[in-house]
Amino acid sequence: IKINSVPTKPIEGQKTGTSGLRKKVKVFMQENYLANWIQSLFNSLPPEDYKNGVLVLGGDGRYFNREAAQIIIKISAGNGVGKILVGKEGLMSTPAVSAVIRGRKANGGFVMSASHNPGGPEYDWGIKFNYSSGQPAPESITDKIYGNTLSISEIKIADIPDVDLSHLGVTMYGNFSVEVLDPVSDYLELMENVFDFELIKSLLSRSDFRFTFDAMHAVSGAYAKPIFVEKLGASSDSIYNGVPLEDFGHGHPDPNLTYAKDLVNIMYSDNGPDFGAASDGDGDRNMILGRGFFVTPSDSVAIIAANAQKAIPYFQSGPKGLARSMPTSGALDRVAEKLNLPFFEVPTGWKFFGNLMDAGKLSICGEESFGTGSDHIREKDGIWAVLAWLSLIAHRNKGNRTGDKLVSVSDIVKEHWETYGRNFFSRYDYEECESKGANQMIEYLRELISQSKTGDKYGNYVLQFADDFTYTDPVDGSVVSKQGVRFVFTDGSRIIFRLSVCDFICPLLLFLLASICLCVSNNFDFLYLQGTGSAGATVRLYIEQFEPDASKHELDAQTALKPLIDLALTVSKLRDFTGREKPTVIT
Ligand code: VG1
Ligand code: CO
Repeated sequence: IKINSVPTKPIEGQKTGTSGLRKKVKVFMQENYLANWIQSLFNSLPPEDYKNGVLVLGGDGRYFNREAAQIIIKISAGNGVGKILVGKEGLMSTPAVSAVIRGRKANGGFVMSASHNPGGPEYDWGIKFNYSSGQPAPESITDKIYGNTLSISEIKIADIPDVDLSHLGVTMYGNFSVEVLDPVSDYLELMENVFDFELIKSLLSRSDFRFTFDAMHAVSGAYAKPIFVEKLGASSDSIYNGVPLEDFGHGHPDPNLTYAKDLVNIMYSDNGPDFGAASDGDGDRNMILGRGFFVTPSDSVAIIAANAQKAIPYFQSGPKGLARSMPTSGALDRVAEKLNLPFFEVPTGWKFFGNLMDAGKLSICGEESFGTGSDHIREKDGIWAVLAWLSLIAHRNKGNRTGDKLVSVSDIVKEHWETYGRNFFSRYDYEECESKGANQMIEYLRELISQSKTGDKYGNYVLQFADDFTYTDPVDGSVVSKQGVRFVFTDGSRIIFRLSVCDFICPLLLFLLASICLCVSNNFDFLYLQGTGSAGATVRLYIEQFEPDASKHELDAQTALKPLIDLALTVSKLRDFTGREKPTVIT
């Protein structure tokens, strides 16, 4: 094949965040914006990691994925990649991409997604790169990519026609080939190996168990019907918003109590279903609900871990170890202690779990941000979490006779609290904050912790320690610092502050974008930073308090945590720094 060399210039601001590069679609649509990043990626990888190798390509179906897929395929061919495995219509969930990379021994893969951020011409697009173990590229690689975006001068692009992604099969272009795959089959096969599908089927066929799944018009829509309906026998009307759409049906595909409001309303209605779940844009997040009952993600991972060995065949010899991200509640710690398992606390972001899994130290892990998963792949996995919960419920109800009352989601959670105590947890998100005030607040808090000492009094709480979380990877020794300011009190309560900073748009770029908008549409709307993770800053406040007393477990989390929340707001002067009275999202 003929390879063209296209001259290009560096574009500022292409630094990846917690999970890939995320920007407004309009930013990505600028000439060479995506191409520069993809070429910089190849410039950063050792040639043996991709030359004549196999890369996987998938996406969540959002707007701009079709064009982006063609750009990625042609630049891959231009750089000597041997084969691209791409999901039909460019669709493949993040967990499925991880599964295909591992299952087919590929060198790595791309996910075209901005995850839970809204999609469509006015909203977000994103790209993530995963390595041969199926895990998100480590910071050592993403930093190199960023470095190369600042000096790039040439893009190598293959002169081939657009690839037809609508039919399964292989197309050859000289010694480069593209294979269009069914995005579901490899993943489904893996799930059948992890779980006991007959057990889950027995639950879904019960007349006293009603199941609901809200795919939020995102990628798990492509998986829900083949897996839950066709394989496991759920009724076809149990799947809501099951067709992936480029703009997620104008929705915000983030499975939480705010953005998955429709599902929440159904689950809290009179005589609502017994089980409800939702997943995000790229299918890696999950929310689990029982009838009138919300399972916090921090509790969810702890409960899965506590019951995995009995209920899930993949864990029949017991999990090797457990882990959570730092702000996630300590419910999992208690399970690790009781089961006598190795336990790890890592920074926010899934990429920190992978090394532990590769080293055989970790089986089940989770984040408070609706991420739950295991070492069956190297990404969090929404449908896996749903199947895990269905397995737990099915297992718990195994001995039931007809007419016996079904042990429900809330029964299982409350039993868990009785055994382990309850870690009340809540997260307040202040989205779309002005970066300046948000940064000043964090600086102020850093100053405060540098002066604080054990025994300091904070209202009714006594400080054990305060720090800005630093993590040393036990496998490769790499160190990351400034991962969140935390105040830990002697009774185990914690208040934690993190910034989810999205990148700044350089003044020149901003000026150019503004001019284009003015000329083309007289519309400046998109320049107002949405705080959806593609621009602006989000302040995240995490609050946790342990309650051993079962008589207090029924309290509403907001009530139980009120004193600690008030303390957090006072200590941080959050209202003064951000000008915000209320959070945008409460979890
Ligand atoms: C957020 C969450 C984090 C999660 C990340 C990616 O990051 O807090 O726990 O791993 O999103 O999730 P941040 O830096 O905005 O707090 V996803 O579903 O976008 O891959
Ligand atoms: Co996601």
